[in-house]
Amino acid sequence: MASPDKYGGGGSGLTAVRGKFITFEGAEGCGKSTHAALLSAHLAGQGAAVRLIREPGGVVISEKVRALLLDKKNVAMNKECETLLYMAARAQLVEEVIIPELNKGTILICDRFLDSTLAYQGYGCGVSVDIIKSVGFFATKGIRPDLTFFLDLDAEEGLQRRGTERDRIELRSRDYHARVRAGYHEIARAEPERVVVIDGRRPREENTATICARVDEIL
Ligand code: Z5A
Repeated sequence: MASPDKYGGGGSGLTAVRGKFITFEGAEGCGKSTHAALLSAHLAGQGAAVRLIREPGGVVISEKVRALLLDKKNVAMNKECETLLYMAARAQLVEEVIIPELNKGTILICDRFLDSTLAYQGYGCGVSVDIIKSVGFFATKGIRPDLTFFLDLDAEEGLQRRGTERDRIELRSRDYHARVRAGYHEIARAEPERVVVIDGRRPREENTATICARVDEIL
């Protein structure tokens, strides 16, 4: 629940628990964006107020940070800088979109959120998970997703689906991406009530049905 009380985010600016916050996570090409858009269309079809956003990005400042983060030329960027830039982009999105939309009662669907930093920078790059959690609390004002779908797919398979273009993170080694995937499983094991693991190799229609049914349940 995107509740300031439950997550200790008393200073979040959330006035009441009205909207729902649903996130999609997983390796590149796993189908997150596809399923986030399909879920959004499903809910809009039921007459719900729904908004789809992505991370890093979603608002002007965060899109500028995204360009820095994914630029292949930024080979010198260290893991601390990378972690803080993802958090900076997130902080702006939380302030400009997530809090106001949740306060309006919107169902907010976000393609990636804090779990991505835990998986990629924490489990993948070796940044302390505890530090990511505490900086993450600062950046998100304690706001957490009500429900998260982790689309589980081998990174190699996901990259093949995506074609030949690679950004700075996608260019990392196979071992790196394996650590990221293992990190997502660790997150899912720790919070089974929030994180739903979906087999990304299953046919799209089957996964859409599972995702929509689960969301209909929580609404
Ligand atoms: N990153 C990070 O390190 N730390 C952070 O805190 C955050 C992010 C927030 C953002 O890249 C990069 O930043 C990302 C993690 C890192 N990089 N990596 N590596 P992005 O936003 O440009 O891209 P992405 O989020 O990694 O992935 P994507 O390109 O958006 O792909 P996707 O959303 O997972 O997949 P898709 O576009 O929905 O589907 C890919 C294709 O597969 C598409 O053509 C589908 O039609 C097709 N396909 C085939 N079979 C299926 C099934 N069964 N289901 C769904 N789709 C299917």
